[in-house]
Order: sequence, then C-alpha cells, then structure tokens
Amino acid sequence: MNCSNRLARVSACPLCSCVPRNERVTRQALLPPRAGHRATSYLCFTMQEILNYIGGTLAPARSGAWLDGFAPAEGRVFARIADSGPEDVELAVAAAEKAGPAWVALGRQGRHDALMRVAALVERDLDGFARAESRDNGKPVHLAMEVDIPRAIANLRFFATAILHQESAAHITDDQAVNYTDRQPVGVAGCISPWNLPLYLFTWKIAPALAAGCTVVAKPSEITPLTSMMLAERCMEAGLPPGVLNIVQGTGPKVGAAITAHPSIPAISFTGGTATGARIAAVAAPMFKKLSLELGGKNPVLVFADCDFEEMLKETVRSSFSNQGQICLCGSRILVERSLYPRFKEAFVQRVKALRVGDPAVASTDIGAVVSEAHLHKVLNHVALAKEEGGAVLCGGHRVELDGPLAGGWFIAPTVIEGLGPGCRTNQEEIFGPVVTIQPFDTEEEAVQAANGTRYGLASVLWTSNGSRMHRLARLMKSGIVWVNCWMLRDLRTPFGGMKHSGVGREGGMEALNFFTEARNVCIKL
Ligand code: TXE
Repeated sequence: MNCSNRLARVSACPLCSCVPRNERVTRQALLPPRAGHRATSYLCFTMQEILNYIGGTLAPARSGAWLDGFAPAEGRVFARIADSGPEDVELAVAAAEKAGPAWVALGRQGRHDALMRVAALVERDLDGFARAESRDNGKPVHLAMEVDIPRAIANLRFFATAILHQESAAHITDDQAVNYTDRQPVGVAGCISPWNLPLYLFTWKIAPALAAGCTVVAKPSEITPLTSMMLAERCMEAGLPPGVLNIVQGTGPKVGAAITAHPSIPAISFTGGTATGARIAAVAAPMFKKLSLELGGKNPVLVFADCDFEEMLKETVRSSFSNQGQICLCGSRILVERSLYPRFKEAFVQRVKALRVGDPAVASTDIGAVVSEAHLHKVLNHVALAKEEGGAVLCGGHRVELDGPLAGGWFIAPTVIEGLGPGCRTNQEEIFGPVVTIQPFDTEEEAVQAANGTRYGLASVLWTSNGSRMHRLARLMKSGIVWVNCWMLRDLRTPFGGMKHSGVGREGGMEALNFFTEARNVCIKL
C-alpha cells in the first residue's frame, strides 16, 4: 500500500472486491471477518458509520435510527447512515444561523483561505476519497480518481478564488444620482445533491454558497453519503468554524423535505430527478424562496457524415457509458446522418461490446456497478420496454453476473438499441443507465426536430466539421449546454443548467455566486 503508483495503490482485497482501509478516512467499527478472510486491512471487515456534521461535531441522528448503506459492486450493506429527521435539520439551521455573522465578517479573503485549506486536505487524501466514492457508488476507482475527486477539489478552489474577483455594478443616473449594486449573502442556504457524482455535485453547491458568505445546511443523497462525511472530517481538520457547513444525513422525504420547507432557509439549490424538483418547487415557490433546480436530461447526440469519425466514435462511447451512463449530461439518443449510419452502427457496437464490465477497483474496468438494486431493475425494465416498443437490442441489455465476492453486485452490460422512433417512451423517458438508442436521420431539420422533441433540455452534442452548421444548430438546440465536437469539456466559469423540464436557473461561475446572494440597489442622490 506504500506504492507511489496511484492505480497500484487501489488494488482490491484478494478475497473480496473491497478496497484497503484508510484509518484516517472515516469512523469504522470492526465487523466479524467474512468466511475465508484473514487479512484485516480491508474494508470488508468494517461497518462504516456515516454521521451528521452539525455545529462542528459529528453525531448520529437524534432519534438514534440508522439506514443501510450499500456497496453496489458487492450488493451488500457496508455502512450505516444516520437516519435523520426534522429535529436534526432544526439543530443544523440553528447552528448555521449562529455561525452566519462571524462567517460574513471573516470577509472574502478569510473565506477563501478556509475553503483552500479544505481543498488541500481533500487533495492530500485523494486516494482515500476516490476509493470511498467507488465503494459507495459502484463507479470505477480510476474514474473517481481522475474525475470526481479532482473536480470536487477544483470546485472548492474555483469558488474560493472567484469570490475574490466578484464585481459589483454602478450606474450613474446623469447628474442626479449614483446607483450601486450591493450583494449580500442570502443567509442559510439549503443544498440537496444526488448520488451519481456524489462529492463532485455536493461541492458544486456548497462551495459557491460558502464563498458567497452563506452558511449551509446540506443533504447528500442517502444512497451515497460516504464522501460527504469524509469532507466534514476535513473541514474539522482545516478549522472551518463550527456551524458554517452542516451536513444532515438521511432520506429525501424526511431531511430534504424539512430543509425545503424550513422558514429560515431562503434559498434551495437542488440537483436530482425532475419529479423531486417539482415537489421541491411546489413547497418552496409559495414561500418565495430562491430556487436553483438542476434536473434530468434525455440528451441528443447529432452525428453528421462530415465529422471526424474516430474522434466522434471515441467520445460518443464515453458520452454514452461514462459512470455507467449515470450522468445527467450523458448522451442517450444518438442521431446519425443516414449515409454514415451503417458504418457508425458497426463500429459503435463493436467498441461497446469491447467495454469491460467488472470490478471497480481494477484499473482496466470501463463499466462498474449501477448505484442500487432498485436502479438496476429500473434500467432493465426500460430495456424490456424498448423491446416491447419494437426496438432491437444490438448489444447488452442484460445483467452481468460476476464471480466470487462481486457475485451479488449490480452490473449491467452496456446496451445499444435501434429501430425506435423519436416519440416512443424509450426515447422520451430518462433511463439514467448504460443504455443508448441509435437512430438514422435524413435532413438537418429532421435531426433538430428529433433532438428537441422531448420535455428535457439539458445538454446536446453536435459532431460536424461544417463551421456554419455548428453555429446554426447550436442556436437551434433547446438545451442549456451545447457541446460541439466534444463532450463534458467543462470550464467552471460557464453557465450550467437546463431548459424546459431539465431545470430552472444556472449554476457555475458568477451565476452561482449571484444565486447565493441578494442584490440590493443603493441609490444616492447627487
Ligand atoms: O433522485 P432524487 P434519485 C435523476 C435520474 C434518476 C432519478 C432519481 O433520472 O433516476 O433522478 O434519482 C433528495 N424533498 N437524476 O432517486 O430522488 C434525495 O434524498 C427534498 C438526475 O437520486 O431526486 C437526494 O438527496 N429532497 C440527476 C436528492 O433529492 C428530496 C442526478 C436527489 O434525489 C426529496 C441524479 C424531497 N421530497 C438523479 N426526495 C442529475 N440531473 O444530475 C428526494 N430528495
């Protein structure tokens, strides 16, 4: 475990798939060894406790209740999670309110310094965070090591720095008055995040809120809470003042709903499913809360015959199956110009068949486990629906059963379906798994109509070498993000968010800092 090669250091337990214990990382209680195991240096011997972080201390839920935390690759319980309720949210809000004035008074530079210290500690422990994220979520360790955790660190650093550069506007009203915009933090911010990119999306919300001067009551997904608690431990080590960040573990209907409805939380930033977003809006809107909703997607990928074929192929495999297809930005409907369709279909299916489904701890694994048993069944039910609708499964479409300790894991073979029109349920409903459809199109107009023909509008991807088409179609896409000849190429300064049922508001850059502040115009007569 002392090897300097990061990937070598994530080698799994030889007897089961689990990863090495990291004593510094989380609270762990020893479990009785599983049959056949001798080594005690692996997580298979531990039951992790995932606690609330309220007022600067870690504690179980007040009720003493726990939820099971599952390791998707093993299909078994490995953690217990504080099953909190409104009474814990109440404590967290009180702690956040108490900490607010001093956090604002610390000033931009002081808040910057505190967030940078937290970021440095996450970076120091990147390996442990990546292993934990993989175990909790099922994603390949190398993906967490290369994407999730570095991006979480970048989120903290980006917003810590951005707040130093925030400008405020001034307007001179002829010779009568000068107006200036004064931005103050909204107060206690509620941040609710999902399971697909756990620490990445958690920090995407809390970092701008904290940098802007808000104190925070945050709730990670109960399906993947592990790295949020590890972050809490780093916040304590970094000397973040108690109560500035509070993390309440537990379910959406209990904790998320209590945060949403709390009268002392004037702003809610949420990422998750569209149906949940609607429930949150129904409660928060009549209370006149600020709302940022990042919801689902059914993103189109438009492939024109004049594209760079090899680059398009490589990136389209990635945009389809990265993180088991569980990224709201993944392309799930691939529309291909008819003249290219046969070549695309053959090459794409061949590449997809070559993807390795397996142990997330192994460096060569492309596809890990999906996040939960319920999600496994949801995705497989969608494949069954696609067949009922007349779709032909070109590859995948089934559960993958691995041997040994991963035998109970929730793995699905990457799946490509053809033969379905744009209006069917398979091409309208978000599947959020390793499943894509491919469809030919004849004209640009037909492609645009199909691309825009869902209730979602998060992201779209265009593959073409025709410069005027790039601009023309980019403006026609009804989505908040348009990638041309790339996918997931992110600049944290850019506005991020969806149209239609994919959400309300924009995150990223100054948009996020503005969300967590209230603008006040001050008009001084000259
Ligand atoms: O989302 P939920 P889930 C989509 C995707 C996926 C579906 C469901 O289609 O299949 O959402 O995923 C909390 N009040 N996306 O079940 O339920 C919940 O505890 C307040 C897209 O994870 O929306 C969790 O912390 N909060 C998405 C968070 O909301 C509530 C990424 C998200 O959970 C709540 C993930 C309530 N009533 C899933 N109910 C994206 N766009 O990135 C639940 N929550």
